[in-house]
Amino acid sequence: ETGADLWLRYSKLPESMATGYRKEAKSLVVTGNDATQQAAAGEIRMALRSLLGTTPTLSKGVADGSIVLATSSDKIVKDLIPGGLELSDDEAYVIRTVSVKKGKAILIAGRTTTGILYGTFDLLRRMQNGEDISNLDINEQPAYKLRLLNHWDNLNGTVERGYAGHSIFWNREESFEQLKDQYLTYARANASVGINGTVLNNVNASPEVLNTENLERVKQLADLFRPYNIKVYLAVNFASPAVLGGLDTADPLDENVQQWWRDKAAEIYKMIPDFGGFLVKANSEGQPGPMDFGRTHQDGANMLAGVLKPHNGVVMWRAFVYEPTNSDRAMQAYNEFMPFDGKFADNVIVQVKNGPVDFQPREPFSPLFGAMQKTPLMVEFQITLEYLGHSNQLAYLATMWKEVLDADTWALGAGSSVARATDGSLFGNELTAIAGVANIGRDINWCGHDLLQSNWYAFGRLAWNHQLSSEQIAEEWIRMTFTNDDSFVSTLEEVMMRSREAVVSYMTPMGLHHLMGWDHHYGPEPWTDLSWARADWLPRYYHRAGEDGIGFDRSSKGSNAVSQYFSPLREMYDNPATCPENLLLWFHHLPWDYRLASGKTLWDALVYKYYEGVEQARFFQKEWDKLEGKIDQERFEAIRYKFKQQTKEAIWWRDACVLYFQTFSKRPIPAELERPVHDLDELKSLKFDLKHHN
Ligand code: BDP
Repeated sequence: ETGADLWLRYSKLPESMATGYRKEAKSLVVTGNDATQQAAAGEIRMALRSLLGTTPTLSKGVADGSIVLATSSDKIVKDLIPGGLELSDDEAYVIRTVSVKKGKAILIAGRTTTGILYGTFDLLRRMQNGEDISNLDINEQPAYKLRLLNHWDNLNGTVERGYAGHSIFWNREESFEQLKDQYLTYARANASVGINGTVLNNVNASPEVLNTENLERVKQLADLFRPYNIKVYLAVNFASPAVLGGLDTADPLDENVQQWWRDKAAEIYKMIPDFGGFLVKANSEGQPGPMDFGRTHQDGANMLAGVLKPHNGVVMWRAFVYEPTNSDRAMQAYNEFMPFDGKFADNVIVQVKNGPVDFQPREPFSPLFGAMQKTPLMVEFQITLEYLGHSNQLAYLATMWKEVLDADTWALGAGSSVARATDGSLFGNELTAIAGVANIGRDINWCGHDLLQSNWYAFGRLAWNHQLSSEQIAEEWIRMTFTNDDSFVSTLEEVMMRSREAVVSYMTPMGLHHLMGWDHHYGPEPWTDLSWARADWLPRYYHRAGEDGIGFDRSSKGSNAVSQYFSPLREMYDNPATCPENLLLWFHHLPWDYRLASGKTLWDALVYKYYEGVEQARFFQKEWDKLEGKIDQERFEAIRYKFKQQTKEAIWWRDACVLYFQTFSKRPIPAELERPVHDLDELKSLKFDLKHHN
C-alpha cells in the first residue's frame, strides 16, 4: 500500500465484524439529491461495498436494516421520530436507531445536508473501528464554526515549511482534470473529520494570487470542494492594490485603495459566491501592512472587513508580529495587539499561534488567549513539523494541542481554558475558528511520513470536538489507517502518545526553545552566531547559556513576560520552585547547580532528559519492529526507515546540545550514562543542506 488513501481505505472487515453490520445496512434511503447528500450517499455505498463486500440497495421506503439519510425537515424524519428533531446548528447531526415495522433502521439526519455528510462519515468511522452500531443515539455539533487548514503554498508550486513535496493546488505540470482524484480525496478526507475551510496559499502571500487567472483556479477548486462543505479562502498581500492594481499606495484609509479591494471582492464573489474570506499576515517578517502608511492593525483589518462584510466574508488577521526591538520577543504580540481589544469589526478574528514565540516543540500558551476578551481569537496550530523534525520524525501532535487547549488561562477564574476562551463559551463571541498549518503535499502518502497523516486527522477531530482524548483519536486513526489487530493498535498508540514528549526531550527539554538550525530549523545548532541576523532569530538569544547557567529570565526580575499571564499562573511561573519543570528554562535563567525538586542539579537533570529522549526513540524502533507482518510490507518498511532515521537524529541532537552546553557548565555527564558518540567540532561543521533533504 502507498498510503494514498489515508484513513479512507475502507479495507474489508473481518467476517466476525462484517456479519453483524450487514444486517444493519441492507438498504439505503436517500431523501434528496443535492450534491452534498449525493456525496454522502456515494461515500457510504462505496465504503460499505469495500468494508462488507455488499452494497446496500437503494430504496424509497424504510424497512428493517435501512440506513436513512435525511434532513430534519424531511417528512420521513417526522414519520420516524414522532416529536420531530431539533438541531442546534447547520452542521450538527444525529445518528439514531429507530423502530420501523418488523425491525429497526439507522437514521442519519442533519438540519442541512452537511449534517448528513458528517453523520455519514461518523457512522463509517464507527464501523471501521468495530463499534456496536445496533443501538445508536448520537448528537454532535462542532466546537468551532470555522475549522480551517492553512496551506503555505506558493504560486510557483513550492510549499513553505512543506516536507511532503510540492503544492497540490499550484501545480502547473498537470491539468486540473489530472489532479481531480487527488482533490476529491483531499475533500473527502477533510469532510470526514469536519474541516470546513482551506486557505489555498502562503501567508507570505504573493499579490498575484488575486489575478484573474489564479482566481479561475481558485474557483475550480471551490466548485469541487463545495459538496464537501469546504469553503476556500485566500491569504492576501496587503500591498496588492499597489503591486497588482498599480495604485500609488495601499493605505487602508485611501478611497482608491478601498475601491480597489471592493472591486476585487466583487470579482471574487461573482465567481465564488460562498468564498470564505481573507487571511492576512501584515507588518510581520517584512510583509507589508497598514503600519507602512502610518495606520494600525485596526485600520487595516477593519477596512478589509468592511469590504467583505456585504459578501459575508471574514478577515483572519494574524497576530504573529514582532518588532525589531530589544524587548523580549515572547511579549511582543501581546503588547502590539492588546490595545486593539474590542476595536475590530465583527467579521474580524485575530489568529494567534498557540505559543508566544513560534511553533516550538513546547511553549506555554500565548498570553493573548484569555486576555483579549472583546475580540474573537482563533488558535493557529502547525500541523507541519517545521521545528520538530520535518517529515523524518514522529511527533503525534494531538497531545500538544490538547495541552494548549486544556491549559487554564484563569481569565475568568479557574476553568477558563484556552479552548473555552476561543470557542465562544467563555466570552460569548459568535465568530469562532481554529486553524492548522497543513502538512501535505504531492507525495504519494500526502505527508512524507505515513504516521504523520495522524496529525491532519487529529487536527480535524479536535477542531470538531476539543474534548476528545488524544488516545481516542490515535486509536480511531490507527484502526482506519492500518488494521483492527488489537496488539498493533495498542503498540502504535503507545508510541504515538509518547512521541511528542520524546522529541521535546531530545531537542528542547525543560523549557528550552529555538535551538534549531538557522532558517531551515532542522537539526541542532545551539551555537549559531550570525553577525548580520536578528538576535531573536538565533538560538543564543533564547537559551542564554553561559558559565553562570542557562535559560531566559522572563520572571519579574527579568523581562517580566510572566506579567502577561493572569494570577495565579503569573506567580506560579514567576517562582522557579513552582514553575512547571517542563517550562523552567522558558521562564528562568538558573545556575547549573540549581537543585530541582528531585534533588538533581539542573545540569544533571538536563542531561538525563536528553538521554531519555534518545531512549524513547530507540524504544519506538523496537516496538515498531514487533509489528512486522501485521500490516502491508510497503508501509511497514517505510516507517521502519523513518524510525531508524529518528534514532540517529535523536542522538545527533543529544550529543550536540549536551556537548555544547557542557562547554559552559564544565560539569561531567553523569557516570552511568553512555558517552556521546560524536565530537562537538564534527557536529558544528555539519553543513545541513535542505536540497538533499526533501
Ligand atoms: C515561521 C516560519 C515562516 C513563516 C512564519 C509565519 O518559519 O516560514 O512564514 O512562521 O507563520 O514559523 O508567518
